Amino acid sequence: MTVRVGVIGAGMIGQDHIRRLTEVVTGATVTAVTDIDAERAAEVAARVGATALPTGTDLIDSPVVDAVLVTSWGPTHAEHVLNAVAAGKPVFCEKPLATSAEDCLRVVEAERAHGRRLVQVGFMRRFDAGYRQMKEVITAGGIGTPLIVHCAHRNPTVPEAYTSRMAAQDTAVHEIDVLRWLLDDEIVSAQVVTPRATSKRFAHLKDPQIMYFETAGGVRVDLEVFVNCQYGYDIQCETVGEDGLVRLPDPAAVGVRAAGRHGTAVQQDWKGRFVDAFDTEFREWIASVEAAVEPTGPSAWDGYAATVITDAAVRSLDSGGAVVTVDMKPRPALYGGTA
Ligand code: NAD
Ligand code: ISE
Repeated sequence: MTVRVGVIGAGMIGQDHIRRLTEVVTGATVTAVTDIDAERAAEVAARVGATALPTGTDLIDSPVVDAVLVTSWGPTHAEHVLNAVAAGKPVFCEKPLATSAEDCLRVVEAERAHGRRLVQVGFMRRFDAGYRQMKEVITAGGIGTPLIVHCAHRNPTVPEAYTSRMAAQDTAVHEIDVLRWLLDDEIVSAQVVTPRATSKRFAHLKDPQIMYFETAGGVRVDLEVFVNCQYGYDIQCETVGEDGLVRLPDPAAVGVRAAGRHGTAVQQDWKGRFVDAFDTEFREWIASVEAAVEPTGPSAWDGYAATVITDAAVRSLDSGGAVVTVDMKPRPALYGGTA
């Protein structure tokens, strides 16, 4: 069976995922595209022989759509995901699942009422080979009990529209998700402090920021978010355990020796850094839809958890650095909990 995917939001990442579904992943085809910019929807749909539809509701209800991909702006995600769940169709939603914890919970409740998981959230780092190797080592006891995690998330620059809160909501949210998964532990508090700001930023922005998280199991995490670091897109993660440590590898790159120097290139954006992770993410999602089984990737609950934890980080930032307790509901049985 070929999975017929309808795409809501034909912007930057929507177009990249359409290319991926069309040229990289087998067993999928894009049959419908919608965007509030109808011209853009028509142009992108024409490129892949899909139909442009006027609204997300039309697309979800379309008989030529088996599964839905939501790549529109964050504040619109919840509505499209809720409509897809109501229609009983599998739905992949780029992060965030929703921009408020309340809206995330509405999705969780809708899925619980449906009785099985239909939603996967686009936290692609869980599909990155390096993070997967780290998890294997930690799970196998290769470093003993984890104690500390040191992370850095650096972007070369960000546009003027990027705000101080987005350091948590848009950027650190990837670490928040991947650390919960990596450690199989829940984040219970967040604190955000700010060192001297870089001069190479828009004046309104607090950059860099240092975030501290604590897990229920007592692991402490420090995360540097520096979104105007200039030199490249650089993701670092090192977990220290009782018996050793495990470090995320840098992406493979040739070493160049020339002019008396030895070096390797640094990635310049998330698209290149995580290209293989995105491909794997979509292969595994399409395989689950094809087999009519629940997706194994990040769930609606993970989307909720990430939003509640980023909310705590934002409250800490706004308060000038208070330690903020994460106020998370008990995890329902559908997502491996007991509630
Ligand atoms: P973008 O602005 O380039 O594209 C969004 C598109 O959605 C636009 O074409 C816009 O017209 C359209 N749109 C907005 N509301 C709509 C609606 N209700 N119905 C239909 N179309 C609508 O944005 P982007 O950079 O492609 O980001 C899209 C989403 O992907 C965001 O939620 C972002 O956080 C996420 N994202 C994830 C990653 C990642 O690393 N996983 C990276 C970048 C972006
Ligand atoms: C962007 O939205 C992403 O998701 C990238 O992975 C992240 O590195 C960047 O900081 C965000 O703005």
